[in-house]
Amino acid sequence: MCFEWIYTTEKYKNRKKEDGLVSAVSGFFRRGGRKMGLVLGLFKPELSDFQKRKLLYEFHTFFDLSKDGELEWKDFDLARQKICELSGWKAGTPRHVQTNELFKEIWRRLQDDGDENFDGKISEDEWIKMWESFNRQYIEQLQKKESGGPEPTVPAWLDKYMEYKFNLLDRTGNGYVDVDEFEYVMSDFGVSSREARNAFTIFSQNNERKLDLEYFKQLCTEYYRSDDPGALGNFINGKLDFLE
Ligand SMILES: [Ca+2]
Ligand SMILES: [Ca+2]
Ligand SMILES: [Ca+2]
Repeated sequence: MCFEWIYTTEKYKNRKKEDGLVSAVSGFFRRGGRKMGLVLGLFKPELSDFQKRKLLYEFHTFFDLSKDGELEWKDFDLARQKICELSGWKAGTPRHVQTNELFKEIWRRLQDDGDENFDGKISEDEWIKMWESFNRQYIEQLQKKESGGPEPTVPAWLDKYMEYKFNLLDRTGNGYVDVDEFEYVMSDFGVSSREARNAFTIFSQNNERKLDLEYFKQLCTEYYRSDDPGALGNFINGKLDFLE
């Protein structure tokens, strides 16, 4: 599956150069994009290199906003400022106050889960260890579900973080993220327009599936958990491959 996917992706890039985007994307779907769906893949307690690359991309692109290679309150303060500025929420307004509280809570809980040596920062290593422990918890939850237990959950801070990210993307606030909003916000994180638009076309299944909060969370969860290179959730951060 892995190599098949790499092959498809490389071929997809080359085709695009020759034939233009439309035929490349329709070719992708003809070759089985529709069948891929939300594939959970196989689960092992250790994270694969592919999973680590995805998680580190998330770390560097969306969490470490100060770009110093570590997570600390400053990064969440910058994220808080970013959404308030983009949304025009002025200091002292209820949305501004709520957003401050939200980011304090996300950081506090993330620190509880990830800051192993209590130095007030989360390093790359601590980040990966934290996700490895979430991966183990997830496997246990899946096993419990097999014997009639509840659906697996994500940590509460991660659920809140996904909601923040959705609200950041949904610039019009109508409950859906369209391709223009996706491109606009992703470009703010350094994602190229071409990659953002192509990624959107793939995970929206050629614009057949609307990106509402529920589908967004489903795709993000898959991004964090899946080891299947064909999973649609891999594209939710606007990146087309994790080979480099
Ligand atoms: Ca930082
Ligand atoms: Ca630390
Ligand atoms: Ca919208």
